[in-house]
Amino acid sequence: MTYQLHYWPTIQGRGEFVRLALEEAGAAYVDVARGDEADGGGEQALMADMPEHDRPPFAPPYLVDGDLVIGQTANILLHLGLRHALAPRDEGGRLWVNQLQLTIADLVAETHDVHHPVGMGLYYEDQKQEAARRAEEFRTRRMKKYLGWFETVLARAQPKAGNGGGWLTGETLTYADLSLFQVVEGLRYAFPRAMARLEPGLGRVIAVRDAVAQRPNIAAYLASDRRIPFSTEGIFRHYPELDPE
Ligand SMILES: N[C@@H](CCC(=O)N[C@@H](CS)C(=O)NCC(=O)O)C(=O)O
Repeated sequence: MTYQLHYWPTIQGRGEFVRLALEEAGAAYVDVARGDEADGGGEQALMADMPEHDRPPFAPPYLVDGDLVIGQTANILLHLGLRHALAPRDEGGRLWVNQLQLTIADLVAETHDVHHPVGMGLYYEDQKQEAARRAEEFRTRRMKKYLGWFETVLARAQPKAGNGGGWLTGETLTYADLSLFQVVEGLRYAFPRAMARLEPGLGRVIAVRDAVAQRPNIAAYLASDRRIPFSTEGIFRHYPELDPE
């Protein structure tokens, strides 16, 4: 079965959390909107497809798996986690990994709102003053609170896991570890100075980032042209004025 991933074709965005899980799993998938318009790809297809489903997703990313059309990044990952052994099978473990992912979703939304604090329909250039205020709080409080929480989660998981541990749930990699990798990469791109200040206190989080980058399937993906570069079109955007000394 080949999955269809529907997401904006030119940015990593929220679709990247799904791409990383599909790549780690070695799953067969088509990144539909990145295909040629003549073959049903392109942004037009992404928009046009949505209303046709009985259970229409509100916004990309969404995943088509046979008869299932699944929206919401964390929901897609919940599905892929079970299918590809990227999540625990027991209920408590599944809920915990979903909780980790939903917290990442909150962080992603706040990261987006730094450059769009007033409205999604406005350009960044039209909300720069508000963005500067929002960025100050994000850099000095929110990044630290979120990443510090993941550091604590890792500190509590590792003693139980023994020597093989190091992942958010202990011994076994889950999709939440892949997403934590993406968060570190994104924040390093968007806020390099703020991250350089925080990283000395985030040894475990950075170790997860490094371990994910070394997974063979992920390393191959990152080196491929399937990995879209960060840019000021995506969620993690680098505007130097939002990340001062
Ligand atoms: N909570 C959703 C958010 C989805 C979302 O905001 N998607 C963006 C792209 S990253 C979009 O295209 N939104 C269009 C809109 O909200 O109108 C998720 O995590 O998947």
